[in-house]
Amino acid sequence: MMQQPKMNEKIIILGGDGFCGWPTSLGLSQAGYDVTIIDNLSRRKIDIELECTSLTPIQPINKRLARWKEVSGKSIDFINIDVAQEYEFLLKTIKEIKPKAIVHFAEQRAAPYSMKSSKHKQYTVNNNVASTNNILCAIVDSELDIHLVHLGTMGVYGYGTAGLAIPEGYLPVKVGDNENETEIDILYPANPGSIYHMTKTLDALTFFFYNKNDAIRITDLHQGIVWGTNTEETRQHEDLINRFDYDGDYGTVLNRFLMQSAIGHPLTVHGTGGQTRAFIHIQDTVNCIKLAIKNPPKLGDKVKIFNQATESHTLKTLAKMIADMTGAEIRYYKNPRKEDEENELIFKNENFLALGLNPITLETGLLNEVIDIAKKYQYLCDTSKIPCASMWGTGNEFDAVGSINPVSNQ
Ligand code: NAD
Ligand code: USQ
Repeated sequence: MMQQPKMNEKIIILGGDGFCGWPTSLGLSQAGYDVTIIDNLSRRKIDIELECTSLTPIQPINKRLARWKEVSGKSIDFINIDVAQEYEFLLKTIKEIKPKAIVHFAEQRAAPYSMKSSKHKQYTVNNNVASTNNILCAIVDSELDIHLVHLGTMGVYGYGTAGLAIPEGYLPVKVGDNENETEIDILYPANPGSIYHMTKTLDALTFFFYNKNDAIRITDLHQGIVWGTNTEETRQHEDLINRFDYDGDYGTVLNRFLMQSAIGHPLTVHGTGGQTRAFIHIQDTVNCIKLAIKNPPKLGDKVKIFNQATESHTLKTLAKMIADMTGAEIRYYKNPRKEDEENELIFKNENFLALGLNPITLETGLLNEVIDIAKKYQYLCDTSKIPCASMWGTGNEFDAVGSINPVSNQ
């Protein structure tokens, strides 16, 4: 049983209108925290730019919050601030609220979107780097002791194992010659695979600096690919439903495969499907953030880094699993990204398990829940938005190079 927060413990959720931020805001509100969402609604504006919407009919933020109040009796405040650009407003708000913790989701998070053009590269770097720096500056200027919990990514490590399980943030290395050898902890070497992932590696260095210079308490959560849609709280009313991205820029692989199987579209595997990635269910995202808030680093501790992922799979294994469940066709496409055809990904995640996380895995039946949601809202799907049109280099095309009928493939 998780301990209840003290009365009136305040939490600010930056990016609380987004896919991870919305269910986290509700989860923390339900747990008894006094939650304020700060969001500039940029993700909703990107929907307009891309001429695509969430597969699920998400409601405007104020309607969401009014429904939450009606369903739960609890209030969540919303303030529209661009964290990357409205520093004084951000600082004033933090000083007024005096939160115990700030959870930072407010970044442009899609790798394909970050690689679309020079404009998108610039936007992603300017938005993400400035957001993270502004939050840290504001915590320093507020002179309050605030714990910052940031959502980073497993992708900072580059998905390779180099013969060892990827540690949680720090790699012990021996330096010096034989006589004067000592062991030091360094940040695990960064190896970003997109402009978006690069901003997350820059975030990690920024945290390192502010922690060293200003003794800010920081937890950086290196999260895997999030799958699923609903959580205990978002299931309570249709107006609370979480967003479901399925398009070629924002849709992530497992939710895309599940949605594709629901509407009878071939599963769009890039390359050989030998890429191994780490995954976590959206309910576990919420549970991990609750645990991170409950277990802050002590003043003077270095940045706490957790791998926030519960299992890893190759994409072809995922495609086969879904094809076996649903009879979907698996189709292999030229990979629009620059990534290894195959990689092994072994990582440690003992920190959250030790704090009591009981992971939801792909076997729990929730795959079917996602398929049911996708079937229910398939009328909102624009199939022309499914192909991944964003290229990492020039000369690639989103062409099918092979197709496998799962029935004849068993
Ligand atoms: P999302 O795009 O759905 O949500 C991000 C939210 O932040 C949006 O509501 C957006 O409007 C807001 N935002 C962005 N820039 C802002 C700014 N300058 N000022 C104020 N608000 C701003 O993304 P998500 O999937 O919820 O991801 C949240 C975080 O979790 C990201 O940092 C991402 O890197 C990380 N993450 C996500 C996944 C995943 O699979 N979705 C996996 C690992 C890590
Ligand atoms: N892929 C396919 N078919 C598709 C879509 C993707 O084969 O239809 C492949 C990609 O080529 C890639 C893998 O699936 O090899 C993962 O792609 P993704 O879009 O699901 O995930 P990614 O770009 O890595 O980004 C997502 C989130 C990001 C988060 C990251 C966690 O958008 O915010 O940081 O997952 S991680 O992958 O662990 O770095």
